[in-house]
This record gives sequence, structure tokens and C-alpha cells, in this order.
Amino acid sequence: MVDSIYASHLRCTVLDLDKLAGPRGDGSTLQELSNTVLFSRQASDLSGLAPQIRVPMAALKADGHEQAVGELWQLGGDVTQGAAHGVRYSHNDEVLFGAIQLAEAEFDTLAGCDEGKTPLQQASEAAYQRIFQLLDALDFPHILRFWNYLADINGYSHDVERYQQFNIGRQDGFMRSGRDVMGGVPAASAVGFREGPLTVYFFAARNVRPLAIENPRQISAYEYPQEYGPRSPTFSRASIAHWGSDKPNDSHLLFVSGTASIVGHQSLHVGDVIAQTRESLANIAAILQEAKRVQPAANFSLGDLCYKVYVRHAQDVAAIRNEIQRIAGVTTHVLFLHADICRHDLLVEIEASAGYPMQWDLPC
Ligand code: 3EB
Repeated sequence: MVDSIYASHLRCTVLDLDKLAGPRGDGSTLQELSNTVLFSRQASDLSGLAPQIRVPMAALKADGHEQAVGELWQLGGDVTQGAAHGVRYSHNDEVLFGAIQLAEAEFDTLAGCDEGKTPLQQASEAAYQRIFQLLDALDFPHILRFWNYLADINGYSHDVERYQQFNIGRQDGFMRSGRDVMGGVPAASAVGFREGPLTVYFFAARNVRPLAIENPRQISAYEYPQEYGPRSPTFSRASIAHWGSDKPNDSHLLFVSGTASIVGHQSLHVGDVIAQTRESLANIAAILQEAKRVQPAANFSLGDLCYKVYVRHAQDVAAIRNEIQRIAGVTTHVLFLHADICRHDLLVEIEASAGYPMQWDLPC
């Protein structure tokens, strides 16, 4: 399945896990599933599988019903797997996929609380420190993309919004690991599920340093004003990595961060999910234009991307899907996930990627 050479050293298959449930074949499926991110609220969906990570979040079908979906990432060439400090990883010579899950209860300690750090803040700081330690040890210095998932992201505890607790811990994790927190920071998304451990997965590269792309329509997140919290979120609007090949779009790996209906630093179209979808896509189009400006060979258009859409209300899926297909094209692949968006006034957030072979085994 993976003999073809691809510049990004990655390929992805999106699988309907309900189709895989039941008796399994000869074990080759099992092995292939080892780099899989599972989106499912049922732990039982895992029985017999050996995934890297399960995000306790449901995927959604077009009719709004829940679905269990797997995102299987395959690395080309010789792959090494391992675990260190709770970070599970697999890598080839160029690219590393890693994941960590930390229960906040583990950090409900007197020592941490003495420092005035909430358990979520400590878990976030620890997750990032452990990830950077691993990347330093294995010599994968360049982060391509982080995905962050945390429980009750819009909730409050210790008088601080939980997304802000995460932001403080993440930024401290970066700083304590000697990483920049402005400018060339990694692309990312951060969204919420109902309950479960802090979950972070990521890709890093050994030899290729990605370019961080910002969006001229938006203030950089790391420069958001104080009204959004004491510490800014540490992410760029997209990252683009170039491995060199004759086919430009095949050799640029593009990860667009979670993108919402924000212009400047303000949420727009509060209460209108269609207008928020349109604004988010206008932001992604601006990011693609900016990517092309700084890297002229990276000539992506909206129709070239695969999308992951975080939806606050399951009943909005059909309308959002229609709007995306109207703007980006009817053949566009979109995976919907039922999530809380980090600002309470946002109903939808859209991320995207391109530049690697994708096999889509879902109906839409
Ligand atoms: C925004 O633009 C919407 O904290 O890592 C998008 C992508 C958002 C990443 C993060 C947050 C993050 O501010 C929220």
C-alpha cells in the first residue's frame, strides 16, 4: 500500500471504523492501524486495535448522527516505534508522528497547586515539555503541526477559563523548552470534548524547517490583546514544508491551523453558522494566498484541501457541508467532528491540509 514515493513521506487514509468492527482479517489491518488517530466516544471501538491514540470525540455523519472514524497516517520507508515520558511515537528518517494523553487528576497535587498552577495548566506544560524533550532526544527539531484536545474548554475553574489555563501551560512548556512563542511557531488547533484526558498529537520533521504562515486578515494569535487572556495562544495560521520534487503541489506539505470566523481579533457573525463558515473559508483562502506569496510554488486553492470541521451543534453539519461544497467544490473531502470551539461565541472551526496522498473511505 505504501510503496509509492511521496515527497512529504506521509500518506493518510480516513476510515469508517464501524465498517472495520467485528471479526478482523489476517492482522495486517492491525499493523496498519498502528499510526491511527481514532475519533470515537466509545473505548470499545478499540477492541483488538493498537492505535496510537483515541480522541474521545465523535465524528458526525451528514445527518448529524455519530460515527467512529480513524485517521490512519502511514510513514514511508523504515519505521521505528517507541514511547518515552508518556509520548508514543513512530518515525522514519524524515517525519515523526507522536501523541500524548495526560489525565488532569495526575496533576492535582499540592506542589503544583502551591505554585498557583491548575491541574490543566500543569498537564499542558508537562505535555509540551515531554514532547520537546523527545524531539530533542530523537533529533526532530521542526514541528509541522500540533492538535490539542481538552475537556470542557469553555468552562471555568480556579476563576480562570480552561482554554486560558491551557494557553498558560502550553506557553510555559514552549518557553521552558527554549522554544520561541512568537513568530515561527507551529500550526495548531485546540478544541474541546466533554470529558477525557488532555490529548496532544503532532508531526515533526528532522531536516525540513517549515515556514510559518500568518493571515493578513487576522492579528497573529500570539499577539492577541489581553482581553482574550493573560497569555496568548502559541500557534501560527499555517505551516508549509518543502521536501523538494518536480511536482510543486506534491512536494509542499501544508497544514492550515484551526480557522474560525475571526477578523482582526474579533469573532464575527455570532449566532449565524453559515456566515461563520463562509468567513472561516475566506480566512483559509487568505492563508493560501499568503502561502503562495512567501512560497510561490505552493499554489494551493480551496478545492485542493482536505478539511476537518469542528461543529458545536450536530444539527449544523448538513448546512455547513453544503456551504463548504458550494465554495470549495462538491468533491471536497470534509470530516466533521463534534467539538466545543475555544471561544463560546463560535459555532464552527475549520482546519485543512494538503500535499500528501489521501485515501478517503467515507461516503462524503
Ligand atoms: C483562533 O483563531 C481560533 O489555541 O492552538 C485556532 C487554532 C484557535 C489554534 C490554539 C486556537 C488554536 O483564535 C481558535
